[in-house]
Amino acid sequence: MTARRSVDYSLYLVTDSTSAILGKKDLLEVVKAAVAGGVTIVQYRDKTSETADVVQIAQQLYEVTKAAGVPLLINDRVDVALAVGCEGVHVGQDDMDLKTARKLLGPDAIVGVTANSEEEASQAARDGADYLGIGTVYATPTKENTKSIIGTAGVQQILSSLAKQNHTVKTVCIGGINHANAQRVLYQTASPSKQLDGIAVVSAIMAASDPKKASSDLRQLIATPPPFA
Ligand code: TZP
Ligand code: MG
Repeated sequence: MTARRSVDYSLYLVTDSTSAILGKKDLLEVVKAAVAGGVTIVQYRDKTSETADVVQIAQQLYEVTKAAGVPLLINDRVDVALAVGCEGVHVGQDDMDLKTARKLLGPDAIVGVTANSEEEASQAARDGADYLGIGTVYATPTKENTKSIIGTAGVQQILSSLAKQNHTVKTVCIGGINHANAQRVLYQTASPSKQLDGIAVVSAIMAASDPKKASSDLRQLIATPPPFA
């Protein structure tokens, strides 16, 4: 596992291999374009392919991300991350527990955890998560069986609770984030002591007809505080 120092979480791409999102596009080509457009970290999330294919696809994705100096994480699958030697994993609350994942992957791996509440966020921070994927922010067809929709108010509440406990864990949020709401999500959830480190998106990039432009436009938005901030 490569070192996890100074990871840029600002534009976090989560992949989706289904035709509902990808259309006729090729996963690898979309990720190449997204990386060229400026995504700063990629999570390979694949709920449909067989394990042999997942390993092969992960290897191909890792060639792309490694060449660009962008970390690659694997959703759920510590075994796949180990097989490929990429930077880490993202685990949900029902996946392998964080401490076991950390033990298997080592101290330098990036291990991220999904958090839907203050309790889940504090626990994951205490257990040594590198970052939290906070959400679901807005309802999204990309993942229908999500736990509660927490909105920007819920994200803000989790951030201030983490700040109160002096947790320095990095944070991104996910769920229904797109070009129209990215600035609001980033800037309206911030408190003086803690703000999001980035936004995570699936369809805003994976379903875009021009994923490179979608990525560079999002980068631009992220870098620009809105007038109401
Ligand atoms: N976890 C919570 S919502 C979600 C995941 C993986 C999907 C987000 O997809 P989109 O298309 O960015 O709304
Ligand atoms: Mg999971």
